[in-house]
Amino acid sequence: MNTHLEKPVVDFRYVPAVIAVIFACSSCSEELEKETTLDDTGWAFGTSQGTDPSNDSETNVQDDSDEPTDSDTREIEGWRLVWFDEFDAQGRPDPSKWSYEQGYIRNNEAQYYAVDRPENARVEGGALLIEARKDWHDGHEITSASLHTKGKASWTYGRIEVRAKVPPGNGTWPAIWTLGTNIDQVGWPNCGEIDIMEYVGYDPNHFHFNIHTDAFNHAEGTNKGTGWDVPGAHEQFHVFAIEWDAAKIDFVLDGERTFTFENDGTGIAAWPYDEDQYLILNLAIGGSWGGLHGIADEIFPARYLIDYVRVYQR
Ligand SMILES: [Ca+2]
Repeated sequence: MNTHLEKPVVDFRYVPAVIAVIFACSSCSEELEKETTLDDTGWAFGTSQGTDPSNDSETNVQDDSDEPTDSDTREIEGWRLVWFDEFDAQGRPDPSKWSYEQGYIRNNEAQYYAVDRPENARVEGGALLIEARKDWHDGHEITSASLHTKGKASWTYGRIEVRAKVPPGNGTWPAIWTLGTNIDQVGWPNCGEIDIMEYVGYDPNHFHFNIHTDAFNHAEGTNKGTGWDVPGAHEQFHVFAIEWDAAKIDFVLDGERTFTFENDGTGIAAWPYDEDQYLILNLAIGGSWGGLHGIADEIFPARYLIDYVRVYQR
């Protein structure tokens, strides 16, 4: 039942205006585990700036999931877990693992990416919640968040696995993806990009998996990838993974391989994937792909849930 789809024309050019802000965290992880952590940055849930997660059963992973996600399920034969975030510590996303993009970054998207703002990114109910809001914060009509590991964690080869639930509706564009850590030196697409998952809410029954390199990229209509039929894709959590080695990248959805990009041996223009890539989790709104059918008011607040990120190597 799976159909290979053409991705619509997207001007997916990376705009090198990323401002990764590493905030100084005054609270330690133990404090984050308390339900009512207080600090001076608006992270006190239940205050006027925060949201009280105890009133929000919608974002409880256990309520929404098909299966428990306790740590016993993390072991995979033949792989060694080298990095993870289970998003168990309520409150601020772990600043030792995550940084933020800030501002309007790429693809003519409508959202302003806010930094360290609990309304847009927080851990609650066992998941990272990235929430896009139409709240006119600081003069920005639509706010959201984009978290990444640049400068904190990156990997060459391995299995990157993310369990997530995407938000539906016209305008949403959540993604799980990677970029080469050398992007500041060589630019995009030379650094390589791996789209472990993309979803556009106006096309609710498909997930998309793609790679972009100098030789194969969207700007020239030569990117490699696939769209995959998943009826009701947004209604439950799914597990998205890549298994990446020197010869190929396999894309795996809920345990099923959907697409393989093979190293054709012609060099770095086709295969820049012998160097480190870092991970990005973001919820875009509108833009050159997500906005093709407009942005519906009723999508707000749009809630993108990430239950965990696990990175394995051989
Ligand atoms: Ca979790």
